[in-house]
Amino acid sequence: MKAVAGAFTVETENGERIVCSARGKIKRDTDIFVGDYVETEENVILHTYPRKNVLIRPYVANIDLLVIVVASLPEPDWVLVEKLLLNCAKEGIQTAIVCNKCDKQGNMEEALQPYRRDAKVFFVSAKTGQGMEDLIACLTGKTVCFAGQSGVGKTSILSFIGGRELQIGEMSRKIKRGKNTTRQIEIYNFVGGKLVDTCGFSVADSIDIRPEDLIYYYDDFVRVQNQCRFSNCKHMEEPGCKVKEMVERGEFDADRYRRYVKLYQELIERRKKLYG
Ligand SMILES: Nc1nc2c(ncn2[C@@H]2O[C@H](COP(=O)(O)OP(=O)(O)OP(=O)(O)O)[C@@H](O)[C@H]2O)c(=O)[nH]1
Ligand SMILES: [Mg+2]
Ligand SMILES: [Zn+2]
Repeated sequence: MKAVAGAFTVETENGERIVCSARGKIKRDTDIFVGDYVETEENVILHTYPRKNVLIRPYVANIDLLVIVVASLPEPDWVLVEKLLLNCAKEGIQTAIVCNKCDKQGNMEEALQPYRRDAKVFFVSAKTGQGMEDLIACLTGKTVCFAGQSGVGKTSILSFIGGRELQIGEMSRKIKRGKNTTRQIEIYNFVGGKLVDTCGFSVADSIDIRPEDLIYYYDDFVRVQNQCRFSNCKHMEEPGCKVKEMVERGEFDADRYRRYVKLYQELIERRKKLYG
């Protein structure tokens, strides 16, 4: 449920929380993810069970749904949103985008439009409770991880949901205490599911995809790629590129294409740094 400097909080089958250490080959923090199923003996983790999926950012395993939270403030980092979507696509994890702070001004509808093809989009306010019914219905029965920039209101949403469905001690304490920035990943129980709070991103983080594979996460681009002049077209600077042609004609979303270009360049840069 939580991992802090070699102290692993484990929930037992009867719902009790115990703090364990790890022994043997799995001693390092990096060997055990929040979300892992483990076997313990006398407060020692003996081994972890095979994972159905794993994310590195945020560092979590075995989730059913990643909820990416955005808000009009802090100003959205759409490249980060794209990266989170890509990593989930790679791991086969379902995604949703939650636009929080809808009680405040700022029209996000248009900016979120292109994402509707990849993820369910919800508009909520953790402050007023607006839109929460639909969101809760989508979360029930799942292990749901919340991710997004720092300050978008991940913990506030979790507190709202937890406090409403079930009084979760740590969360309601947090509400009273006020605006604490989350420092650790932690799993909370609510009726019929689990919610995972994570630390916010403040800088865009890397994705673990080879640059040449990036295109496969853009199925609409892939569909026309056989019409590009070069069979190995990356849809960047190449002449006779069908993807670019369709972007220019407004048949593909230009912002989506720009994010593809930016991510591709970032992945190339990262490869250069890693492998020279
Ligand atoms: N107006 C308004 N403010 C909100 C809403 N939700 C959260 N906030 C405020 O936004 C700030 C950040 O909220 P948090 O829940 O701590 O954000 P977080 O995403 O958990 O941030 P990190 O833990 O740093 O990643 C707090 O001051 C909240 O009161 C909302 O729906 N409306
Ligand atoms: Mg938080
Ligand atoms: Zn092309």
